[in-house]
Amino acid sequence: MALVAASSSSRTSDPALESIRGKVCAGERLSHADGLALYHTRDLFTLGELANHVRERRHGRKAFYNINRHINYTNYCVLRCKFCSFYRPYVERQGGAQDLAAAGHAGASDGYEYSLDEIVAQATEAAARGATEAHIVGGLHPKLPFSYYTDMCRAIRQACPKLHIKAFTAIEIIHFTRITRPRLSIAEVLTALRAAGLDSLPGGGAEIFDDRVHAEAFKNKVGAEHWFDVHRSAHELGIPSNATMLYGHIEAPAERVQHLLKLRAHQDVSLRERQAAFQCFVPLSFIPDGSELAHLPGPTGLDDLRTLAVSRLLLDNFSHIKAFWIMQSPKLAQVALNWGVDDFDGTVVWYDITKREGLGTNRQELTVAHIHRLLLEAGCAPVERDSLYREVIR
Ligand code: V47
Repeated sequence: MALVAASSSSRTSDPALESIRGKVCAGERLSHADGLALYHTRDLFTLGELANHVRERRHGRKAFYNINRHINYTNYCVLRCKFCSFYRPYVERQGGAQDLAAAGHAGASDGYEYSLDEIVAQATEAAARGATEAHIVGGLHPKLPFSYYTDMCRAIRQACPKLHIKAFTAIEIIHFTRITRPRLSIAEVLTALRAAGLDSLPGGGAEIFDDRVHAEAFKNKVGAEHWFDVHRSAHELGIPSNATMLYGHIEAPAERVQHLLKLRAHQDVSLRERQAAFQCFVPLSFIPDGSELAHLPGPTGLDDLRTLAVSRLLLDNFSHIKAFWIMQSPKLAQVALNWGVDDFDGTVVWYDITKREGLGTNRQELTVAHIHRLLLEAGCAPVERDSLYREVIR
């Protein structure tokens, strides 16, 4: 799609967007002030048009999706992040139901952890149904040894040699460095996991890279520095990864822009000097239901669209912007395909980390036929991709 530089028909009602339009047309990098202007503009059509222009410059009308399976191996977690409705405090099994209730958490009795056999069975079933990727993350379990995670990768690799294992957020990797004796470094943990079958890292756990937000919403979680340490180390070792931002809770637009610019700076160095880099950026729309921040309204549809579009415009060194339909909803993720988004994530099937009220099930699946319908109706050419964004020919 040609983007008209500044004809009368394309003139924006917001003068701040004129210089941004010029930069976008020229392929110039946008600044923090530009990011804020995009966040505050009332001219949402121009914002969407600019983001779509960048999306089409990179990908034409292709829209990517994959056939994947999310496996959340445990919801026990030593952290108590306020935005999270997934975690359960760990209680020893022999305590029985009464002791579980005594843990003081309404849902304590629905804590779970999967055995390796259960995980391999899920991965095997997914591969048999055509999945090319297992996306595996869980809580920070206080008891499971590091061998549980390496054995998990090894067992999946053995049972499903072709399945890409995208597993463990940066927070889990830091947790593994703390439970090993003697303690392993981040690079040693990643090397051991890769030797066992790990292929890439998902982008979770980033939340918002800001000390104020960190202190208020997830203070016991490791901060931005550690998150970047893990992704730096992964990229140095040649392990690709993704990046996320959890938006729409207590953070301000300036903190979102700052978050995006920190990712952009990291990506500059990875692309220039390291063996791997971020593959895609995944803005995660905060779902308040069931969390300690349930009194907050969460982002609106326009905030979702705005955030996806601003991400596309600021992250000029990221190939892909993903709308994770579980969080933005399939309907809004579909609209976002014309607002800068080129990746729809995948079939997912089971998802435990967020559940919307009234839809309190972890069965959350879109069929390939449904994804195709959404993508085609948005004027896109659906492309099934593998985890490295190579086209899958069946
Ligand atoms: O790390 C937790 C976030 C993440 C909530 O890399 C919440 O391709 C919204 O990272 N509302 C897990 N978000 C999901 C994730 C992800 C998803 C899809 C694709 C990829 C990828 C990564 O979800 C967590 C946390 O940041 N989260 N609670 C919530 N209430």
